[in-house]
Amino acid sequence: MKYYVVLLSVLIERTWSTNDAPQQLKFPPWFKFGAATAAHQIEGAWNVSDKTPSVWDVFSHEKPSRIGDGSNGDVACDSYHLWREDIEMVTHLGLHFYRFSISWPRLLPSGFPDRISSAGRRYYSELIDGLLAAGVEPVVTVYHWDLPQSLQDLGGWTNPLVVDWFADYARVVFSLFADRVKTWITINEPLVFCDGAYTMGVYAPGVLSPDIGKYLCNRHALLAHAKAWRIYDQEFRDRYRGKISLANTITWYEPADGETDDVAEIVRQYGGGIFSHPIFSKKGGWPPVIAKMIAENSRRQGYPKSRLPPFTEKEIKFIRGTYDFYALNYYTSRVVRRARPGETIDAWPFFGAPELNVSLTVRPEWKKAPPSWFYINPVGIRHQIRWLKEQYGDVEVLIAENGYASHDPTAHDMDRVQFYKDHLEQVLLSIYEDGVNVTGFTAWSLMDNYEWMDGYVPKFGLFAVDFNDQRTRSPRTSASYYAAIIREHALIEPPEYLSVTQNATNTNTSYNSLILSFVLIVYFIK
Ligand code: GBH
Repeated sequence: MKYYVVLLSVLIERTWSTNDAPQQLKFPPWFKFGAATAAHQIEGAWNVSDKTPSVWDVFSHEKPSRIGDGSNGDVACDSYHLWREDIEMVTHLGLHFYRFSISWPRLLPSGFPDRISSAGRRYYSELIDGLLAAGVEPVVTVYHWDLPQSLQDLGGWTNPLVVDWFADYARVVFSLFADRVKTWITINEPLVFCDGAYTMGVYAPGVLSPDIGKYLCNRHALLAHAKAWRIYDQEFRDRYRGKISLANTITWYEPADGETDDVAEIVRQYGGGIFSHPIFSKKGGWPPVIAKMIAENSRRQGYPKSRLPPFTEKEIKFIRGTYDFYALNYYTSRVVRRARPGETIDAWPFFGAPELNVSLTVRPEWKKAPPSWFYINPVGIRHQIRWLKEQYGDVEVLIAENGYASHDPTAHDMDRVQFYKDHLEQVLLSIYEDGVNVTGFTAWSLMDNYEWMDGYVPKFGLFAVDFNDQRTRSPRTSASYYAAIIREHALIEPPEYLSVTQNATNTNTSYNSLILSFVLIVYFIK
């Protein structure tokens, strides 16, 4: 018995310690790799042909100071014209799929299906056909934050009618492209376009209404998703056999030293549960702890009813079960502690902190990446994936975004290589150790692009884009690394990688061996 334990420990050590880890760690045969972008972040051509302005066009034009570098998405990567080059990058990487989004005001200039833009329709149709001809699966996001401004003028996501507006738009999208697109994401990250816009005012449309507006937006986004899912399910699924869900961005939250896990759990339920419990749980509806907390806060503040508008029984049923997989976007982690008496809690950097009365910090060992909110904690992705399984059962998980931003435009991006390596290692652990059905990984982003209120400063791309010139795309080292992973279908270490991190690696090795020896000695003494 003892010998098996020794053998097992050594095996584990050899496989997972940082030194000679991932020589040949295979992903399951069905596992797919992709990369993602979003319409407003890459297309440009903001007023070409009959396209009307989106909330992001207006938000950035009206007051350029809202954007870190005063820029806008007018030209961005010019993918409206350069989409053939986008497909070249995709094939260069050997991606199984490419995730992009459709611009609502480009396809439906009035926001409504009274008229479909022929230019808009042709653009997406050619892109889809081009990908399929290259043997790449298109994964399409119906809505990635670029609401037609005309609909914002009518209240946007706070108007209950937006549920129908979105559903009508989604039906048009399905009727045009569902013959060729088999994986759909209805809505990207309601957390960001609701809370970022209404709680913090830093994302378009920048309407501050943290108490009321953001919860209306949450509620309508969930209903809109559900309605679009049901339209696909009832009108398109039989013919086209595709899969459809929404994508959530979830920060992993853990308790600060000395705090209990329940304080972190309530933040998890707020950041992830609000957009998941109604859809993925057996019971449906808002996460009970959150509904209770907001009801109590509302009462204390003098509101006659909860600021979180409840769902009717009918709505709970309507939303529940409207998924075919879980699309998870993961970037960062936080440490949670309860606010101290009298402490003021700011909405920045976390949307829900004042409502929850918690303070969020980071661990000193989490390295900082340039966007203000970005601290690197690779194991957070594994915790997050396991949490999803614990909460919602054995749902298929597609990692729909994960990636790293630097301010460094150069090609030799070893920090990004390291980021992907570390996160993919955790994804393998999710699959093989935690038994989660993770079926794919999507790198954010295929190329540098318009990073919303941070403009063109953060560089998320596997490919660099020259924004001062012809939007020339050129591969970074991370692009070759990702391509090699895809080719081998395994987590590998490129030689350059080894040479750059040799030192760090060695310290790790001895540390791991030390722990291992200690465990073994204790075991034998016993
Ligand atoms: C995604 O958003 C978007 O889908 C994509 O368009 C974007 O370019 C990409 O990521 C990179 O930003 O509570 O302190 O953790 C994710 C953006 C920013 C999500 C901040 C949640 C909350 C800060 N996120 N964030 S915190």
